[in-house]
Amino acid sequence: IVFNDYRTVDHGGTMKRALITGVTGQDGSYLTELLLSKGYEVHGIKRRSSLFNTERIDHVYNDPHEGGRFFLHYGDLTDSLNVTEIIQKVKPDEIYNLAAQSHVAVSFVQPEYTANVDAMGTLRILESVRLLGLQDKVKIYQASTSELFGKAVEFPQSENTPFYPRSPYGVAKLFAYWITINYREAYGMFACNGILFNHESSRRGETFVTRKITRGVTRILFGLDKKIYLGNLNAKRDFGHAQDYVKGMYLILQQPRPDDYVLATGITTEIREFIALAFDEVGLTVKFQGEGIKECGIVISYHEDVLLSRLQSVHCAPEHKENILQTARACLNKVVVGIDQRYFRPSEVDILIGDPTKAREKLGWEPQHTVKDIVSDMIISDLEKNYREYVLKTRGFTMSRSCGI
Ligand code: NAP
Ligand code: F7E
Repeated sequence: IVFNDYRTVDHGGTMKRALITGVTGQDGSYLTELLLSKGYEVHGIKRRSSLFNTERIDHVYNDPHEGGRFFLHYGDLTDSLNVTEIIQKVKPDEIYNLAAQSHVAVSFVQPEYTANVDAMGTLRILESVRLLGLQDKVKIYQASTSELFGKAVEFPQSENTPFYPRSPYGVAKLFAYWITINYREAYGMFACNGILFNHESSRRGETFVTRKITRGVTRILFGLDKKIYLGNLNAKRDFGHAQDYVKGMYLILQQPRPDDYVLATGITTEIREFIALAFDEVGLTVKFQGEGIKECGIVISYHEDVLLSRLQSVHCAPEHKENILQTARACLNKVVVGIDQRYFRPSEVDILIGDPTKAREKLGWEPQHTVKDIVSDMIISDLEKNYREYVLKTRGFTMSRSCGI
């Protein structure tokens, strides 16, 4: 990938140019795909890392020397001068500010850093655009969140529901939400908030609960792990698919006037239910028993036909099938989900459910995926990934275990 060598290519002034912060993240990668498919020239900001960190976007890269329309720039939202320089160089038509320390639990451990990136980072972008005199040219999308509703005061939550954030992440995003509106009102900027409820996919980070579950289920199946340890299973979230939600982001910036929109499905799912759905996908039925920290999930039945069809979809080789089926059978009556106190948060958001009426009526936006579709997508993808690891292990390769928490 070519960094920082961007020279404006003359496309005859017809091609729209987008700048995406957080391009290496879940949403950044889907949005890049979407905008490239619409003919945009796409620029992404990537943090320097000691490892390659571009797995989510490698597949959309084409060498710019050979006509590629995707460029990466080193940058960080904590560095005002760097943000300003990139905006000045790229002169985008649209900026999608997706960069964030986006993990709610981590925000309790790193509150100051979270505020610096999620709150001040947004201000840095808005102020750069203003100082560069680009306020009439650039449209800005701010990645706001249902975490603003936090300890929700009404159900479902809409654009008019008062906010009550419950974490440093939520509070930082509250500043970002209001500074976006303030720049719209003070300077007439086309700056919009998308208040997005949880959206997931096979590209979701491994420490968010849905991915932790689908990854854990598939690892148990291949005998790579024995149990998944989680925190509060009572929480309920309105889960959508990230691919649907990036379409909403794009639509928000295509409207005649800047405005703020909730994107949600209107359906809420308990974490416990998500776990059961994930095990169902591979033919294992899980029942929960016990309470609080002693609660656990036990496999009470096994449906080999379901597992066989899943293994088929990941092209499992015949010589591995019997071993995998045996491991799955051995799960019967075993505890596969446990609780670990460290995954509880100092203050929790118990339940979120969004009202996407405004997005449906004004943007024509409609989510296309159900929770079951999402679970299914994520399970298939994690089956493929962990099957690869299983095969390497059976061939005698030593696989390093991730120490991610
Ligand atoms: P994600 O996968 O965690 O991606 C976050 C991105 O921000 C990554 O590319 C990350 O880079 C980058 N980043 C972090 N700190 C940065 C910094 N200091 N400077 C520059 N880049 C930085 O998050 P996501 O799920 O795609 O979410 C995208 C945005 O939507 C975030 O702002 C999130 O808070 C918000 N949001 C997400 C959801 C959801 O359910 N997914 C819902 C509502 C709002 P690295 O790859 O280097 O870490
Ligand atoms: O937690 C509970 C946890 O970390 C969901 C971010 O994208 O969406 C995301 O924030 C729920 C919480 O996402 C574990 O306590 C139980 O109630 O997957 P999560 P989140 O906190 O909802 C919003 C909209 C954003 O804006 C954020 O950027 O699941 N939970 N056990 C757990 N959560 C985690 N991570 N790990 C557990 O072991």
